[in-house]
Amino acid sequence: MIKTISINPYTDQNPGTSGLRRRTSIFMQPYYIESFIQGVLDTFKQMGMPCDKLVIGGDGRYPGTEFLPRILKVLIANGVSQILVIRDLVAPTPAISNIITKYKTDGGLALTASHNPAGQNGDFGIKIEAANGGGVNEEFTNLLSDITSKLTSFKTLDVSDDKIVVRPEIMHIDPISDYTELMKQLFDFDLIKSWFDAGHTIRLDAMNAASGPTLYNIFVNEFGCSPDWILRGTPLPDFGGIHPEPNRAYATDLYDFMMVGGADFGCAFDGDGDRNMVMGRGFYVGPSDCLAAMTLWHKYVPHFNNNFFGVARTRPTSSAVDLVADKMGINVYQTPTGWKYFANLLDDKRISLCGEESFGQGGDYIREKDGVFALLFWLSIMAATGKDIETIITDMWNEYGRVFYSQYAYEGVDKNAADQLQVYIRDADIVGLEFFCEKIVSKEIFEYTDPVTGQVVPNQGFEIKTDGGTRIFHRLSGTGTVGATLRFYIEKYSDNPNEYNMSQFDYLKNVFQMVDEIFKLCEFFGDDIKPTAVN
Ligand code: VG1
Ligand code: CO
Repeated sequence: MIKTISINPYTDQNPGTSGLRRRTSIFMQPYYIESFIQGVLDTFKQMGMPCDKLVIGGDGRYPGTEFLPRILKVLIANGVSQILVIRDLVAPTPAISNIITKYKTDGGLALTASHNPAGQNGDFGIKIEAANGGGVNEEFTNLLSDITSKLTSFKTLDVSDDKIVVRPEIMHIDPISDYTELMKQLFDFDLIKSWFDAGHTIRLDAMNAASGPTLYNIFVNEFGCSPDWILRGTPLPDFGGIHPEPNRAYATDLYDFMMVGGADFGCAFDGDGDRNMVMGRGFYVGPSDCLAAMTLWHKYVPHFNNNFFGVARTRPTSSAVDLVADKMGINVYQTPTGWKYFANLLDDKRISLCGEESFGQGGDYIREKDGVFALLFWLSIMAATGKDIETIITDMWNEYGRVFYSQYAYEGVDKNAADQLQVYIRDADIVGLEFFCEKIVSKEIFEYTDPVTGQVVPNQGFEIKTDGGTRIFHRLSGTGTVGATLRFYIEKYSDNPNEYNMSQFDYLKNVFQMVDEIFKLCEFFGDDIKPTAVN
């Protein structure tokens, strides 16, 4: 029943920051999906990683369910003997990660392009998960890209699509109850319920994507919240045409609702539910401050109380967490962008909590970031302290000072110009230049050395510092599918309480200007260039 089909190799199947993401139309090319799955299996084998038992899930986006039989046929033809298929192919990536480790599978596939828009005119993607429940490492993705670029055939089963889903190798699984159990092990659900019972209100925006069913199960069934508090909770194949990224630029429904004081607490998720933006009544919280506050108040989460080894942030994330951790005597590690770099630190028990500036936090209990985890973490802090999130964050600033921070992007710009900009900034002699009475004192190309394995990861972005305490970080996005996306991350510390209630945009006004001048953005991209997502 096994047949081999010849193909012309695809040379573009190299995953980026987290999985392979391409326009849906690219994935629709003949045998594109089969080529990638064959490549993944060949890579598992060449890396010496078993792949007999795999999980397959996703964020519910088109055309995942159409691809499923084709993927299953390639898996079974290649000898995968047990496949756990997530119900409706919809679950947050962290819930899929939990299934991988709980049922001791060799890894899994999540059919998701995460925060990228979905549908026929949007993007599709696949995250490849290893047996630890986290994204595969760079060695894997480099080899995979090499293998697929030379792949001239794949194996599949010679059966029709409708026969495949009832094969003995396949088991259908509902991940939500397992995930809810996991959350109950980490958090005190009674404590959180008491916060709701006291009359507090919340709004959760699932963005028509993967989080909805999990949110109903935990917030309606466990905490007795009104189902109306979950917005856009039914997953749609095209996510209703929205851009499912939880930040000020794209989660505008929730942002606007919370800024006019619509609820005590609000949270929006991304497409695959591993990232989230939290807000208080009329109060926006930056993700870097979130990580700092979670570190500061980790003792309110039973799982972390007396069981907290350290914390990690990606280098572009603000240094707010460093201020807190230093005072608490906790180690802080700095990694490149992408959750996979936290895995070794977690495995080695060097850290218990980690976070990225892109609205993602997570902990040592799985190897993916986790939006619902972050939400429950915040509810735990508020329930235990009786304070709202604005008070918790401003208390933190009052004690440690405030790191004013902004991350912003120019999405879909000309790729050649973006590449030229990288060369320019690498070679530019900018140390010593002065802007707004601040002198540039260093320019570094961030190279990461994994403290556990010693592995070196070069070229992870540019960091520029001034003698006035300004830090500017720049890198290119590895998740975009059109042109290039420039990301900038800027910060400046203040310990003047009179300044703490300023907006980050006002405080950092000169730094935004400084970036334009240092990077000569108008020269590279034209006078009209404007950031598309400012946070
Ligand atoms: C972005 C974020 C990064 C995150 C990655 C995957 O990557 O900046 O922090 O880990 O998305 O998240 P990039 O390369 O575009 O900056 V997800 O939730 O989209 O899987
Ligand atoms: Co995501």
